[in-house]
Amino acid sequence: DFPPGDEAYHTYAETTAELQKAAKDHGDIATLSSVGKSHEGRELNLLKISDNAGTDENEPEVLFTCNQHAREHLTTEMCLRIVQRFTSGYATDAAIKKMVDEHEIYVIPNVNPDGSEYDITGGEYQGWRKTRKPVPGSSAIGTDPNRNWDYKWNCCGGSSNSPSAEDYHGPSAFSEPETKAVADFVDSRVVGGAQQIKTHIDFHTFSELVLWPYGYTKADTDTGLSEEEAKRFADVGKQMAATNGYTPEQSSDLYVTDGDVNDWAWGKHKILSYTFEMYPKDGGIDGFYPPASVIPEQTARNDKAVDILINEAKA
Ligand code: 0X9
Ligand code: CA
Ligand code: CA
Ligand code: ZN
Repeated sequence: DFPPGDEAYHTYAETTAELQKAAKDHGDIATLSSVGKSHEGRELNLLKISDNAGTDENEPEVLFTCNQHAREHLTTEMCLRIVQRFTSGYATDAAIKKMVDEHEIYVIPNVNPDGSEYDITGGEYQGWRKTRKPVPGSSAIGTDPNRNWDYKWNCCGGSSNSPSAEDYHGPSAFSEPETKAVADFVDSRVVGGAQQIKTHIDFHTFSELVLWPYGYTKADTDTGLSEEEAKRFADVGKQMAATNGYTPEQSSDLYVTDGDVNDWAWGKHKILSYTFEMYPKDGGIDGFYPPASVIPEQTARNDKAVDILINEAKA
């Protein structure tokens, strides 16, 4: 469980219970399923929010993912905030109703549930980042899921070959069942030759940044990313950053990574895919563990950016 004082953070079981409750209380607009199982067998929960949620309608689709990195617990709270706002708000808030009616919104609050559960073992934070799958042929445990995506995987020195490293890219692209399951889900949203998911945010902590592709290169444009497309990433990124006070930049301006989720989502599927690095702006290891008292403010802080991202799916 979470350490004393931080009980307001949701464990995996508590997160699952919240999703079940949302689907039960709002059955017409919310359905709970799973994109697959983690290495240790946990369901990778997927909540779909839309009018007629049980039907695949011809509406632009939007994806929010959280908790790729185990210790970034504030991100799971962010996904839960999105769930709460768009389900509980539906009956009373006209703007919320319109977004829900006109889109299909997918939320995956725990991409790495084995890691986040491990991180709170014994009621003490473990400082864990990666998955929990042992690396074959090594005594090390865990791969960095955000170096494991199959686009320019291990191409450019933006990840480690060393199994014990925090940014280990894994033995092969999609070696981790968690990234593979989310990717298979996204692949499955190609309907009639067209990817239905148009926009995406992957939430991380911390540094208060809005980041966009490519991460594998410092170049502003490259294969599959034209000047016009790069400008759209920057324009929408800056619009969102203007609402939450984060710093907007191309992800490689922070540092080069290869195999991150945004490069894959854009490179393979042309999904307008961002990383948000949430609160706090600065901090050492403690930056990953802000007190639970900040959850309401630091998740609500992204409401407007989330709305922009959803409405951008139509463009
Ligand atoms: O390194 C990561 O995966 C992300 N930062 S975190 O501190 N949450 O681990 C940032 C990934 C964004 N991509 C690039 N910087 N290229
Ligand atoms: Ca619908
Ligand atoms: Ca659809
Ligand atoms: Zn992260």
